Amino acid sequence: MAHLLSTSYSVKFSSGCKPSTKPLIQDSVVFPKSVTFQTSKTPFTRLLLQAQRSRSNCTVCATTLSASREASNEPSQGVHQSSSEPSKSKRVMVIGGDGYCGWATALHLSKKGYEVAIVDSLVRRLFDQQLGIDSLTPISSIHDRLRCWKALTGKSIELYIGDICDFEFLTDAFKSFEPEAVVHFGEQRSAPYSMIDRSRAVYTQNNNVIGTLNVLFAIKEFGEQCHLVKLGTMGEYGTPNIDIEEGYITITHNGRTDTLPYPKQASSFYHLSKVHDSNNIAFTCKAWGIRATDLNQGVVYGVITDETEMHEELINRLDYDGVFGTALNRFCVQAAVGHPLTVYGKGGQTRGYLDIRDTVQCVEIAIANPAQAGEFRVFNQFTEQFSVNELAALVTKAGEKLGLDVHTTSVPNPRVEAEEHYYNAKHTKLIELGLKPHLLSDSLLDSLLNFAVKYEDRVDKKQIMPSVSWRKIGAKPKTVAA
Ligand code: NAD
Ligand code: USQ
Repeated sequence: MAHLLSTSYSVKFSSGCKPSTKPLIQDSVVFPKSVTFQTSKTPFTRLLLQAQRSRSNCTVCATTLSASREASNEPSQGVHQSSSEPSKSKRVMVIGGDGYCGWATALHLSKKGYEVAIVDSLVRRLFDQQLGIDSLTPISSIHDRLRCWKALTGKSIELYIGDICDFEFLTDAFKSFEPEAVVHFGEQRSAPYSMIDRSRAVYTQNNNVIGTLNVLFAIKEFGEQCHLVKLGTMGEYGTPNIDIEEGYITITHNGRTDTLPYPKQASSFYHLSKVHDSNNIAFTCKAWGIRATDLNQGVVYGVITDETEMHEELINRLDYDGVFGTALNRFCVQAAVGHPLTVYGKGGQTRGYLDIRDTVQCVEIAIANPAQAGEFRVFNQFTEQFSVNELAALVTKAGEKLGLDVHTTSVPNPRVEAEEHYYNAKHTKLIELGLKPHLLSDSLLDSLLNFAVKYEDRVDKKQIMPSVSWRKIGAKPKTVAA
């Protein structure tokens, strides 16, 4: 990946020593206890070492920041618990807790009384630096975020900075925190990123598949009862010409009947990494009795949750660029800055979507109602399905109400995907467990559009058009930054 790092950049991951540029809410309790540098040759460290070799000034402080533990914390033995009030304090490790879904979830669980530890390598912040992209919203460092949370709520969130592909690091984090549930968001999650070139395809599958395998081994070795809540994706199923079930389908073939994993037809190296993860998790549930829930999540939209809107320093990231930005979030930002909405191809591509407030709710429900030992449970985690054309029409209508002049452009599809197809995916299991969906509404679109208008000065319009082609992917390292 040296090519990626050959452009001039400087990354400094602070270990909490950097003064905040915003009014800092001082917290006298949470300070880094120890600073360790990860030296193993995981893909992430290789990436960093290459960064250092390639003349850049890259300082990484891998920090284990462990807040004081409550004496009352006992392992939970309950199985079916209410989603709103955990009867006992539960220790939840949120891997990828500095990212879009993970940050919102970590705060939500902390607010609800769970003891939370974030595990994150911060590699996502590095991708942004490498690609020359940025969140629409100005996000604070993870240390400032956590200090602010502690100051506002009195609640500590433990922090382990490192790469889960490094099993020694993960082992230390597991032994130190002793999670009863692990929510695993910590993957390279962009389909376009995985299709830039060979090195990103390899990185994506290595990072995601090995990281998940390590989590499975850590559970087996150090926390047999620990419930794995793994973020999968609806894209694992592809777009078959039959209804999509939740994980399994009962088939009668030549007079015999069986219930089998639903067929997977993923359409990017990223989406395929999730299929490989699912297979590995299913196998270890059978072989080792691991309890796991695979949340096949649809495309997430929105930026505000009850917790992240408590303070500017808690603001979540919102990606709008052509690599990490996702459909509805992108369309809202495009409408706000007068860029035509970028519908790829015919626009009939239909997917499941959900509000980020429902992401955090679904994860909480999954944790409160764990899978049984040996059970590989699959939930389809989305609330509504839309075609890209339908999303563009909704954003156009909402934008016009706010006085924005919104147009749509048909962009030659950079992906290989069906542009007109049947799509009917089941999503009842989380509703049965108590999910109360926030359906896409005019008021949500208004608030997302207003949010985008508020930060429009931060939009780099050069990053909006897609720059990664599924067909043109090659072995030669490619630079995609503008
Ligand atoms: P994100 O990129 O914002 O966050 C992912 C986080 O994981 C980052 O903070 C990153 O630094 C961390 N990470 C990556 N690899 C790691 C590693 N090896 N060790 C430690 N940390 C690592 O992504 P997101 O949008 O929050 O997505 C989170 C999860 O949800 C992903 O698994 C993704 O596939 C899934 N998902 C996301 C969406 C969506 O619309 N955003 C939809 C469906 C599923
Ligand atoms: N699309 C457009 N215009 C755009 C952006 C996207 O037409 O400007 C289309 C894409 O071609 C695709 C659909 O919208 O058909 C969804 O694309 P996306 O970029 O919003 O989402 P996707 O690449 O599928 O990935 C996102 C997350 C990923 C997650 C997935 C859920 O990045 O982590 O797994 O959503 S799902 O789509 O259900 O697989």
